[in-house]
Amino acid sequence: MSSTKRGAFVVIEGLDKSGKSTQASLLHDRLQDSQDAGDTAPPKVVLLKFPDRTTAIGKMIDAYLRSESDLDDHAIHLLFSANRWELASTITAYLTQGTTVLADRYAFSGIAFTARKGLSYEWCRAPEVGLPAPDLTLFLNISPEVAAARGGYGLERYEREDVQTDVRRVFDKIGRAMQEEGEGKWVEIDAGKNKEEVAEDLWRAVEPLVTGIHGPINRLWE
Ligand code: Z5A
Ligand code: MG
Repeated sequence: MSSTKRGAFVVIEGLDKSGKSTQASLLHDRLQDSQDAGDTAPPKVVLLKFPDRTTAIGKMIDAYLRSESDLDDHAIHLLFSANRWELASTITAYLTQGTTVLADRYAFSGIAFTARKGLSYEWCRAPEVGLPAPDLTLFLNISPEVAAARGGYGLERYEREDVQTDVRRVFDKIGRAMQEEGEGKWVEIDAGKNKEEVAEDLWRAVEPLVTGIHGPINRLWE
């Protein structure tokens, strides 16, 4: 086996208002501080967010989420997936050069939000097959009551209690399947604690990976 290590791919998933973006940013800063200081190239860590609303596809997704456009359920699902595929080679390149990649949401959100509309789990999963697979997925779990206390739901399309309840069910199914299939590690985190405590729990799971990983980059469900 080659002694060269690649970067680790860490995904943060979770329910609405569970603090994914807050924790992704804290984790990014901690990873940067924990490693060599200074302007190193390649970067030690990068943070990606899905949907990435800056790309041409991302702009269509943004308009849909803000209810400025309507799209067939299949079509929007494929756009979310395409939004990941347009970054797949970038993720692979970062990992290969030793950079840790953090993603705020990923394929699992894609499956959960479309399957709850009634499309089959298998159909929802199909376009995600072959994407770079996370080495670790941190699932931020939070009760609807605690999430509601964090300012209530916003104005975007899926920010409704009934949607979030259904999404929670699909996420449970995905978590169980990931554990049974051995598809990368899926760790559930209690996101109802305060920000610092949640950050510590995440760090405990991520720290063993920050020095890099031996072995190839896996592909989701392949
Ligand atoms: N979607 C999809 O359908 N298909 C896909 O493939 C993908 C996504 C990738 C937009 O996503 C929508 O796209 C989303 C899923 C769908 N629809 N919904 N719902 P987004 O990622 O852009 O959504 P968002 O706007 O970032 O919301 P969010 O992710 O649900 O929030 P969050 O990132 O988990 O939480 P946060 O912004 O970090 O924190 C929320 C608030 O709580 C904020 O005021 C924090 O200061 C506070 N907070 C955070 N942590 C704590 C703790 N520990 N204690 C107290 N308060 C806290
Ligand atoms: Mg967020």
